Amino acid sequence: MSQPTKLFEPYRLGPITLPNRLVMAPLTRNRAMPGMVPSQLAVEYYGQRASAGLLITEASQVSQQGQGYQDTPGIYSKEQVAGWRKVTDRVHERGGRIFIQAWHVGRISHVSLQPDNGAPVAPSAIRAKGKTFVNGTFTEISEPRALALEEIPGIIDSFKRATANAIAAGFDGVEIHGANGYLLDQFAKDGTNKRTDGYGGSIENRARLMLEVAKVVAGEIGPERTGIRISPVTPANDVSDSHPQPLFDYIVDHLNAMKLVYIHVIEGATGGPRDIAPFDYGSLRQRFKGAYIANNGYDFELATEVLAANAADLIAFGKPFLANPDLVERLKRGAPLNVPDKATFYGGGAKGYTDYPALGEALDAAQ
Ligand code: 8OZ
Repeated sequence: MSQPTKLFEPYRLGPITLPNRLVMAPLTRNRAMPGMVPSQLAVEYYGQRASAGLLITEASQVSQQGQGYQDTPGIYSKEQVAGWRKVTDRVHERGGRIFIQAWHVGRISHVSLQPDNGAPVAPSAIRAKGKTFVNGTFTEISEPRALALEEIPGIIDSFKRATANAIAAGFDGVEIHGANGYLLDQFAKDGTNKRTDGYGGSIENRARLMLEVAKVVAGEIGPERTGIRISPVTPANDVSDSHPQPLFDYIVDHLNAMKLVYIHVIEGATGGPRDIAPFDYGSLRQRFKGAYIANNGYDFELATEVLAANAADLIAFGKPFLANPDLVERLKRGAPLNVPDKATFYGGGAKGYTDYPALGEALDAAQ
């Protein structure tokens, strides 16, 4: 190890103490059971990764309407709560901590996943260019319809109920999915939001839904157990904003006033270049008094550098955690990492899910 690192120092996140600064980023795996219930394999998968400072689950829809891909788990039914309870029990037995990511895809969906095969919902009736994965194949995203003003309280309420369910399922907290071109990001950004009511137009109006959702989630579980993920400049899912800096400065000022426990910031293009567009993440860092979780393309060196510069409190790792259940131990020892297998990211069974070896197992296998 060439320089000292803060990566393995504990961190106090609201009421919970994390033993290290590594966060497992939310990772979509498309392996839920019928009824969109987390499987027994999910219990194994999250349990294997319990040494992370904090686990964040894969994005989990707050309602059937909030689903956009095949076999993603929900957090709206009794059966889903029972399935997640097994996951949180296993993680806690292994000494870990876990937040659930609460998700509404908005327009990134397909009629076959929607209640009564209806159109997916969006701030405005603008179809996203792109595909989603349904019925075993990549399919064009469906034409959405604009949400009526009267429907918006129902959306907010679905996040509130999901949070009550998350508490019943034993989660340590909730991360609101405000990123990657899904519903809350679609409302926030002016490329996707052309509304002329109180939820469109000005920054204040476009940010309203995200902030109202944050308020009800925090009201339900406590702001000290509420985090949010944002991605100011990502082009993911065909979103764009003409002035992301003042938009996200405004959003983060208000999240700070609500005393949320963290902001989880995807810096750059999700899973892609960090420098896709100019953006001052330091401005968000400065405005927000809670924890700053940095994400996107981090490795040990960059994480060490950014923590040393106090530009973040915690670092989220995605693919490295997917492929290395014992990532914390491996980085501590400077051990080699398993390589993630793209072919098994989305869908399937144990292969590429629960069969990535930990270090000892790798050594055993090599003997
Ligand atoms: C990959 C595939 C499907 C969904 C995100 C929830 O980007 C996702 C997602 C990622 O936030």
